Amino acid sequence: TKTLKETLQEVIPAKQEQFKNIKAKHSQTVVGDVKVENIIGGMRGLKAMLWEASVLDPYEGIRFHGLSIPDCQKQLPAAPGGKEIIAESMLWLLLTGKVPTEAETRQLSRELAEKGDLPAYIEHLIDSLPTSLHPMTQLSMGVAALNHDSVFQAQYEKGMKKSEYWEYTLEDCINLIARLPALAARIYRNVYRSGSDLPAINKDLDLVGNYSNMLGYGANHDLTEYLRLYISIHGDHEGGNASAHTAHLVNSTLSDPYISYSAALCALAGPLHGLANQEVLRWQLAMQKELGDNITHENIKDYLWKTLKSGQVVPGYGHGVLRKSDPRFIALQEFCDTRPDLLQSPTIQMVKKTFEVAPGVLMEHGKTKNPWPNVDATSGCVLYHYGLTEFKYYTVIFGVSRALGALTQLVWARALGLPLERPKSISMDVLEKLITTS
Ligand code: CMX
Repeated sequence: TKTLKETLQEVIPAKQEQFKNIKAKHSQTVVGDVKVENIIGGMRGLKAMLWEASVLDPYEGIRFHGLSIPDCQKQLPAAPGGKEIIAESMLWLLLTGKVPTEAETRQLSRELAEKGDLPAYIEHLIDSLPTSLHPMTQLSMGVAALNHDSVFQAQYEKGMKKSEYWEYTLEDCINLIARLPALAARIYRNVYRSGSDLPAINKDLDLVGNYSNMLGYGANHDLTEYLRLYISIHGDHEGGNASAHTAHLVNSTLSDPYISYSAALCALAGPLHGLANQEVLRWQLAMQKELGDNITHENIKDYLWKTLKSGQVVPGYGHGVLRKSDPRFIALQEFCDTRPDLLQSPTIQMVKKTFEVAPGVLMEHGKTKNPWPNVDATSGCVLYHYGLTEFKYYTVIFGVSRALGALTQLVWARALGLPLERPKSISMDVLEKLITTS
């Protein structure tokens, strides 16, 4: 059985060759136009960065190294006794482009479990924070402080060769992914379970199995399976989304993976991005409160219009790239469809009913380019049903997940020797001159 690093070592030379070829032969080839709308519209649609792990098609949704979510569900190993994709098999795929064997997956689970304990100074740091501090701020602080042990930074100071960057980046990334569950669970326990003790990491369990245990939900097999699926399919969503892109940008300055990912978490904490799964639940519960037992399609429509007319967005709907229902939303809905208790949950029934009317209302409203649900429309409601009701915490779970994609791609950025990212900005006066001369 090969290790993750050995598998990566095998695939790197061919990709480096491909990159060298593209650079040598095609650096000046034009592959698209820059329109004014790209410059003033948050760079939407501008093809301007390399990202190997996944590509997002507006209509088909995400593919991880060419595999759709249903393909991954069929091919990627699950936990012993489980059915859902686990973080380790997704991590392996995102990093190497290969589907791991069962043995490779178990070996990686053990490696992560062995590296998963937090250093004492991080425990003290997190324990010293006010419980009123948002869990995402705590997560970002904890991840940044873990850079105390960055091997990349230590080796950089010693003067390592550029060809070695990826190896130390990989070491930091694996150590960080391994430690995220203990860090995230400690935050949960401090904020919502008044500092109750965390169980020790079980070396025979997968990363998310341990995370669920440390959160205090290990005995709930269905919730643990849901978390496995959730964390795997939220792992990567190509490179341009705000969190992945932030990690990529910051790391391009050769900041170590810890502080790069800490910055990414700050981007994830915005309500237009990862915080939407907290916002969806807040919005759904407010609707439930207002409508009481009268949850009809008509009443939901009225509530949607009320939200839109007050100038707010409908959380969980719309997307920067997608133009169809998000396949991640569909995968999570299918998880619900196989479990009678979830089908009977009032919150989940409301998600389904909202889905039946919201696209029509958003189309009539006429602003959003994509009236269909994104993953956040449903992800939090299942957690809520299973008793993980503290929705301010939900984006932290997303943060544990997004590390799989954002961090593995730092390894590739360093293996390919990608340079410091530095797009050109222009003022409106310069833009107007360009417009008149074009
Ligand atoms: N409700 C109401 N209006 C919406 C909307 C929604 N769900 N989605 C988009 N719009 C509006 C935009 O605010 C924008 O209005 P203005 O022209 O007044 O600025 C207009 O429609 C056009 O926007 P767009 O091009 O369709 O969408 P963007 O690429 O600008 O934004 C997104 C994408 C996700 C930020 C937006 O759809 C949104 O705010 N959705 C709700 C929040 C959400 O669910 N975010 C999670 C996204 C997934 C993730 O990253 O985790």
